[in-house]
Amino acid sequence: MNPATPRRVEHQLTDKGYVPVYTTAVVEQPWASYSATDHEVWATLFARQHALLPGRACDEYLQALDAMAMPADRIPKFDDLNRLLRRATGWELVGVEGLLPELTFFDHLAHRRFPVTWWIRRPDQLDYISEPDLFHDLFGHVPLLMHPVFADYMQAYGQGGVKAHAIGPEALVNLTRLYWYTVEFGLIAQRDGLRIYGSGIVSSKGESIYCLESDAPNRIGFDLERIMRTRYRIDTYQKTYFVIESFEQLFEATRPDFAPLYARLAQLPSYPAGTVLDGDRVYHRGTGEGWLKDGDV
Ligand code: HBI
Ligand code: FE
Repeated sequence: MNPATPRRVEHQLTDKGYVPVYTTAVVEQPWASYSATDHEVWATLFARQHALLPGRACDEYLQALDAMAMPADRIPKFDDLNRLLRRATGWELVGVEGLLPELTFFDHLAHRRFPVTWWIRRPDQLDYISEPDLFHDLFGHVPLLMHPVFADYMQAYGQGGVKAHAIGPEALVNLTRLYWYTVEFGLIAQRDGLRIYGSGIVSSKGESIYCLESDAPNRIGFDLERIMRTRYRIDTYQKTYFVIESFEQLFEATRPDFAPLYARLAQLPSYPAGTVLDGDRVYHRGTGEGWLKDGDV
């Protein structure tokens, strides 16, 4: 078999649309089989995001990216990154073919294993790809796994996923929104302004600029229940970003048993992605680089 062809199993209709779901197997990273073009795609995307993110990504992400010392000119070897990660937080990367069935994905996270897609996008997909590839998984997700509190949050999320899966599909919809609006598209309020920590943003040039600099999207204070009721868009930049104050806040939010919350939410309507509610803590652009919350003035 040509190792450059991911083994797609079937397409499944999920809340992310009609997406391919791959084999559940863990695969060895076929590093020697990457082409010169594959390495160039990595180098191009790495250079682009590396230049864009200072002042936009949060300090924790930038420090971790530095500490990992991923090579700029070639695709990193998972084994090299694993030596650092295991020592820092006990996480490890495992190679996969792509999107996993939810329970398989949750089980990996619950055991501090992060699945990384082994293949990288084509040169004509630099700006957008609808499914996770190596650049998104590695550059987007892996640096923050070096951060002790975020690392614990990811494991707690996986454990919560295993539970939600047993409760049923509605619980899973609620929990998936939490992943989407934090791990994938989260913003964090730093002392000197809003910053990015979501992997879907840090791995995207367009959205790294848009989420902070456009006046179009809402930026709303983190609220677990609010997030679990908010639908999301998979085909455009987000209409709403949720802003945490710290990774501790995120981790603390996952401490309670979500079962009673799922039961309550099942009785309530969901909100369209662009909704702003009366009780929302909205972040407004302040003077200079600063941001103000409602009530700060
Ligand atoms: N599989 N490899 C991979 N990566 C993901 O981010 C991923 C997945 N399967 C399911 C999934 N994400 C989502 O359902 C999240 O909501 C958890
Ligand atoms: Fe992702």
